[in-house]
Amino acid sequence: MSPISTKIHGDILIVEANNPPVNALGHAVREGLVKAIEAADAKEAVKAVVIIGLGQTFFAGADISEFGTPKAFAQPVLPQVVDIIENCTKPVVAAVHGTALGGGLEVALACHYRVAVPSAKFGVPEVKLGILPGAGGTQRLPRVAGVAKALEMATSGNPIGAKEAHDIGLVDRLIEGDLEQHAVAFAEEVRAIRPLPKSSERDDKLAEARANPALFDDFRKANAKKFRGFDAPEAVIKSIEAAVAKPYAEGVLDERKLFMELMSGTQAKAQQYFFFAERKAAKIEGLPEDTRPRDIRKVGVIGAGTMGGGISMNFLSAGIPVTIVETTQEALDRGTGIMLKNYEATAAKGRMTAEQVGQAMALLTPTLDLNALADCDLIIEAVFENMDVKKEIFTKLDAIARAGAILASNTSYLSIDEIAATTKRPQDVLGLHFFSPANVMKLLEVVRGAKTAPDVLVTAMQLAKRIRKVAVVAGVTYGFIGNRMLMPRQLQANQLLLEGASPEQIDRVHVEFGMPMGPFQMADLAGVDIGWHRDPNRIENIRDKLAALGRWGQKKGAGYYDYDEKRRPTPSPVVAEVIDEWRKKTGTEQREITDQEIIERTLYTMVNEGALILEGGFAQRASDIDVVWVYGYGWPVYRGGPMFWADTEGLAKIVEGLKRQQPRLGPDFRLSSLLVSKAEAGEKLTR
Ligand code: T1G
Repeated sequence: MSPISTKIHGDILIVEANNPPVNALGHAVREGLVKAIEAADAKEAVKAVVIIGLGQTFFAGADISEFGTPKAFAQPVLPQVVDIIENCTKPVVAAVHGTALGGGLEVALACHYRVAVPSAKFGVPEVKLGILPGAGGTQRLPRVAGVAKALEMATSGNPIGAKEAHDIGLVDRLIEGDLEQHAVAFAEEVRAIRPLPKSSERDDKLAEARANPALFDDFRKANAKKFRGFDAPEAVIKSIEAAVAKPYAEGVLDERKLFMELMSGTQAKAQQYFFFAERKAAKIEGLPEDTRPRDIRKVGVIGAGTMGGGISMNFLSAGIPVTIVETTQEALDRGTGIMLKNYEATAAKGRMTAEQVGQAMALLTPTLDLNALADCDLIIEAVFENMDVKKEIFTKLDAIARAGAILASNTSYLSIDEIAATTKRPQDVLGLHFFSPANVMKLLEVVRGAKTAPDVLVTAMQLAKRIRKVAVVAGVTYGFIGNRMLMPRQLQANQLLLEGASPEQIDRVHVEFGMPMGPFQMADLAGVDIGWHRDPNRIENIRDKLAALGRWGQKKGAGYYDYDEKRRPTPSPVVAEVIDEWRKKTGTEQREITDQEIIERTLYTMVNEGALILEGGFAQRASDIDVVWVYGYGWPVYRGGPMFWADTEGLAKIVEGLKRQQPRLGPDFRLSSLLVSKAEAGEKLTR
């Protein structure tokens, strides 16, 4: 049964797409579309055509699950489909609801007209998959929406709303009411208009770029930092440059060439892998089919510090009331003040209205009384990272919280099982590990205790989506997934300092690899004093010494680097001296450290730790580990994540490197048997 069906309304042929869940333009859909358009052309009685999606949306793009299979390039390919639509001898109207994305927008652009409901969205997210709009999008979009808007949309991959699309001429009419009915009426209106308006033949909106040849290079410069390391954005720019410089028929050949080059590259494979990895992370294997989430209407947060405030903002922004508890009025006022300041900063950037800020803050109930949490459905503890403090709080919560309330700790490292054991309801206890700043970072590690009930887990995963987080289930192991993998990286980075590398060299290697910053830049940002024992007389390593000197990082103007008033880092002679002193004190033999050794000792050991986490069952799948690292630490998505990257490096090469470095990896290093066995079997971690 074809996912494309047709019906006649008067003399209008309505073409309906029914390929749930998102009407992806798989091979059968492409075939059906061509057949329908050819039928419309052949039937004298048909005066116009409406193409509409059934279900949640218009076409949301090519079928990504076909990529890498023969179906992706089975005729008719999308470039053929869009040209057949545009060359139809009757006017074709795209009736859009939901999201017209990628190939979906390209189909709409090939139609002669576009109408949409106000909630519809239009975008070309291909760049997020490491490719570019490959069915005429880079040629038609600039001609319809203008070059600047096309550049912005196609290099960011972010959609625009129907109102904006209408304002820039991408949508001909906004439809209030029944989409199909109004689209047919629109088709009736335009049925006799000739010549048919073809996007590929428009030229008026290219004039701005022709009059400003610097436009493209200015755009490159303005976005250099954002595009650093990615191949696709530059290819998009080149393809749109071709749209301006050449007639459609030639420019579309450039687009095709650039598309095929990207599609065959590792970055596209990595980003397409990651698209599915992110969605797979939301699925918890092995839960009873009938597990239902609990209802979360009210949240309690204990602690109004940086984390507690940031965590609260996630719920307030999603319209969920929060009762926030502190121990002193001063701490409470400071915490709620910072939350308001953060909201106001967001509003100043135009990302929230003042009214929305007011609405969010109105849902907040600050209090000094822990008993005020008695009616909360979920209570999140976000206090000092000390097990005794947490145990004391959970003991109290056990007596206060209503039956069925979920009790969560935001701990970054500590055992959820130990915390749960202080309550009579271990089945209601889990970890919700937010990443700082909690109101910004998308990652949420959902830490599953040995006794955490299935419905508690399902509730957490559903709530994560509601507060726009990407959740990954982690087991109870010190540091869970992300922070546990950070430890060998930090250990080796510190050791490399002693052996002759500088903070600048180590950080440079990581930044050149694609990380947003290296281990020491990250320490300065987070705070050199985080996790420090705070005894300035107890100096056991370089970090202790810097912390004792008050070099706590950016917030103090000095850490592993010196900072100017704009927080710009420069190498620090003081730090060089401290490192030298410790090299002598530890009698460490000095030698030339190569960049490759830094990669092997910091990134290979991270991969090994990820494999140990998998071995221990503390992550459900290797791709979950990649989701943690991309969303929690800025791992470059064009490398897929540490586990995908290991597969592209080659596991045998990684094992060989680790064995070579083993004498320097310290007594606690343990080579993962899973990594070794996969390497020997020529298998991959992520497939
Ligand atoms: N192909 C195949 N499956 C897709 C899909 C797609 N394009 N989009 C979504 N899915 C699956 C997804 O894996 C999940 O499956 C289910 O649908 C619901 O998705 C030539 C080449 C449309 C905004 O990049 O942005 O066109 O996990 O959980 O939150 O130029 O899906 O249920 O088994 O995300 O409501 C360009 C990608 C393709 C759009 C809906 N298009 N999709 O969000 O649901 S390249 C895209 C999305 C292209 C042409 C090129 C979102 C959504 P499962 P979901 P959602």
